[in-house]
Amino acid sequence: MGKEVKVPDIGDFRNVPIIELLVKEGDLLKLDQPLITLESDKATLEVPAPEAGRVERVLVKLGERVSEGSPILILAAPGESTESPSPDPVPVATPGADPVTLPVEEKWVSAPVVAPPVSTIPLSVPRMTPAGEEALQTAHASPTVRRFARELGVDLGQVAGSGPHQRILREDIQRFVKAALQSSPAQGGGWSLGDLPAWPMVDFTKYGPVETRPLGRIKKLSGGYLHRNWLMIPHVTNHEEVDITELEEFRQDLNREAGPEFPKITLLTLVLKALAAVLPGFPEFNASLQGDALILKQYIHLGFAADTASGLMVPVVRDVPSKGIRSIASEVAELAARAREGRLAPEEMQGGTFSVSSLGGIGGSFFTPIINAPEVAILGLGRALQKPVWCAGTVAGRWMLPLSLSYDHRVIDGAGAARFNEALRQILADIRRILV
Ligand code: CAO
Repeated sequence: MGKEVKVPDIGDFRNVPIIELLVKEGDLLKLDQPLITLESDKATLEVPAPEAGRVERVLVKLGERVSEGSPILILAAPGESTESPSPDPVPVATPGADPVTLPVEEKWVSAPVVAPPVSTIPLSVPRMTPAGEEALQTAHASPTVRRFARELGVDLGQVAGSGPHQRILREDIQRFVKAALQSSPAQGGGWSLGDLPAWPMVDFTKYGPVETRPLGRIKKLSGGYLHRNWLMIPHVTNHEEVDITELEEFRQDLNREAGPEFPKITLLTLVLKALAAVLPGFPEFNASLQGDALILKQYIHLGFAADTASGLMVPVVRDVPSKGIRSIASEVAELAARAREGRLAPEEMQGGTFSVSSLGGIGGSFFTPIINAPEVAILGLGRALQKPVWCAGTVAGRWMLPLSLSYDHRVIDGAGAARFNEALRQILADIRRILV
């Protein structure tokens, strides 16, 4: 009769899914050989064999959820019979049974929660691709090694394992990265991103008290995308200050005329409407780069950045040219409210062709918005202020709106961006031009 191996003490975690089943019936196991990998929303854990033996029966399936004490398998001594010991249903945890003790270094290790991790080491190091992510999930490697591969953006599908049963070891990844760095010519005068010094790990408590706050799910997710976009898109930002004095009067009039049942029209709404008029004349701003081709979209769906307690979200207003100002205003208000309540569906943040990041309601003038790939441009709005401006032979107080247009320089030239800003300036200075 074999010995039942159970899930050991795994802290406060319950009902954790098995993401890897690393053994099968008949396998001869060594002490500490990994049996299953569990992944909670916070960490991954490998459960090792508590002793050597032969797997007589596997009692769990991939994807099944387990807690401390859940039976994993029946282990027989290496020479014992392979007969199934009992046709009984899988037993539940036996109170008082000895927990399997995990080696300290294999206890919970942190892993990305939402993780479609993205490559942050472009050019000279192999990049994580969707195929790489799939390989990462299925690779024969420990969670620590997979995490290491994730951090470096290594596609585990390309790495040969030198461990038992071709298991991929940390050294295999180091070898792979080293080879990739050596085989790729360094960019720009003998320097490559792989040459960067390691990130400083500082014990800040040496200098004063600190509080450690883990990043939330949205921050982790958006952080990866922002980092990728910042590293991989050659951004340039053109700044422009636009006289919106008449537009602001128009906005105030519209809000005064409308009853309380109408949504308030903010500058963002008017800018979205103005963009819908400008973009058809600048198709490369409403496009995406795919390989060597530019995909020019025949539709205009505008995203806007919404600041929420959990982090940045970009809901999308669809078919903006076909919508009136009040309808856009109510959609912006409704999407922003739902973003803040965490009730946006993923598809409401997809399909955007161009984005706006408005900090005007908060303050500040010019900034450098990061492009929301696969889009190729984003418009930042600062706070409009009344400023003295030389106008029609005299100095007058005019409302000036700061614009910051970031664009992908692979697709858009500086001259094109200046023309785009000029076209937008003309429309915002005189909204009647939308009719032309
Ligand atoms: N200049 C001057 N005032 C402005 C302005 C501007 N550019 N933009 C907005 N305002 C005013 C509004 O008109 C409103 O004033 P009134 O109450 O007097 O009409 C007030 O500021 C508040 O506006 P709002 O910010 O609530 O509404 P909005 O439609 O302009 O913006 C939203 C909505 C969701 C974009 C905004 O609330 C928000 O989240 N902004 C932050 C975006 C962000 O985080 N960007 C950075 C991304 S990168 O990290």
